[in-house]
Formats: sequence, C-alpha cells, structure tokens
Amino acid sequence: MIFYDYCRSSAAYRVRIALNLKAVEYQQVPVSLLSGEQRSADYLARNPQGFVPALLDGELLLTQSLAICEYLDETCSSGQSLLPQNSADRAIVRAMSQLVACDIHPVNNLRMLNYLVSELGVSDEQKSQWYRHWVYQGFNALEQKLGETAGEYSFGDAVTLADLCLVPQVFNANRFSCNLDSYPNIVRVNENCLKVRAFADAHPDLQPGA
Ligand SMILES: N[C@@H](CCC(=O)N[C@@H](CS)C(=O)NCC(=O)O)C(=O)O
Repeated sequence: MIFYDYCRSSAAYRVRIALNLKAVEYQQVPVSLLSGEQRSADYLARNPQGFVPALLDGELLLTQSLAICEYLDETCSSGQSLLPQNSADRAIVRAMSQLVACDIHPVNNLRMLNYLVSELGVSDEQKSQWYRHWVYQGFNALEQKLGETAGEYSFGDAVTLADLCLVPQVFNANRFSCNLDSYPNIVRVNENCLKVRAFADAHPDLQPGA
C-alpha cells in the first residue's frame, strides 16, 4: 500500500495509527501541505479534494480518513478490530469519532485557518482564539460522553476508532495551547493510548518531513 501522508495532518495521523494497529506494511509518501503539494496537478489527480490522507491499495485509491480506517478494519485480518461487535456499541464509537472528525476538525483545518487570515484578515491571536473555541465546544461534549463510555480507552478497555480520532485532536489542541484541565477523561485516555506502540509510532514528530 502507498500512503499519502503529512506529518502534522491529524486526519493522516488517524490513518497512521490504524495502519500500525493492523500491522500493515506500507510506503509513506509525504505531501507537504506547507509547500502546497496537495494542490499540485499530480496530487489532485489522485484526490480532487486536495486533502491528505489518501491510500493506494493496488489499483484502489481511497480518501477520507474514517473511510480508510474502516476499510483497513474490514480487509486486514491482522491486529485488533477498531469497532465493537454489536451495532449499538459501533454506533456509539462512530458517533464519538465523528464528533471529532466531522464537528471539531473541519472548522479548524489548515485551509479554514488560512482563509481566516488571508481573506478575512484576522490576527494570529484571533485565529488561535477561533481554534480553541471549537476545540472547547467539542471537548465539552466528548468529555461528558467519555464519562459514560471510557475504561482504559474511549470505549471500554479496547482501543477503537474513537481513540484514533481523540489522540490527533489532543495533539493539535496542545499545539494551539488549549487548556485541557477541564477534560480529565480526555487527558487520561490520550495518555493511555500514547503508551500503545501503534500510537507512539504514529506521532507527528517521528514522521518524514517533521
Ligand atoms: N475529512 C477529511 C479531512 C482531510 C483534511 O482536512 N486534511 C487536511 C489536513 S488535516 C488537508 O489535507 N488540508 C489541506 C489544505 O487545507 O489545503 C478526512 O478525514 O480525511
């Protein structure tokens, strides 16, 4: 498999963790978002959205981190399952994953932040304020949810898709100096995940181009 990646992309970070948990061998191709490589004609031919991550499995080109994670879960027999066995539990884990991936991340991703600065003229401090606002909104709900579902990890004592979303979002929250004191469940689950090799190895600082 060929994985189009960028070290600081939290969507790509989710997939790196999934690839590691599933013990998939893959070739990493860095796409520098800072240099705008995601908008090159070559890359847009692969992913017309101009986003990382993308995963090439033979002839099959996949985009969207959650879709890729579920694809890996369904097609790789090795490693642990990323979703629980029963439908109700799966729906809960997907909801926690989407809370991060669909409701926090899109309003805070690079193109959004760039637009705020270059088109709307907001200052760096206002940009950070925007970022933290949406993290706190989402984390307030996630923290409450974890109070009901978390064991060692987001959902009980096995790693799930929800953890693959939580850890990169916490990494980014720290980059933007969010105060996480009000989120003990989020902080604890993040620390537990980072002790797992698949998560540790996926850390942005350890990737090419970091
Ligand atoms: N919903 C997509 C989001 C992907 C996404 O937003 N990727 C960001 C990096 S985290 C990106 O490639 N941004 C490029 C840009 O903003 O120009 C997914 O989950 O894969």
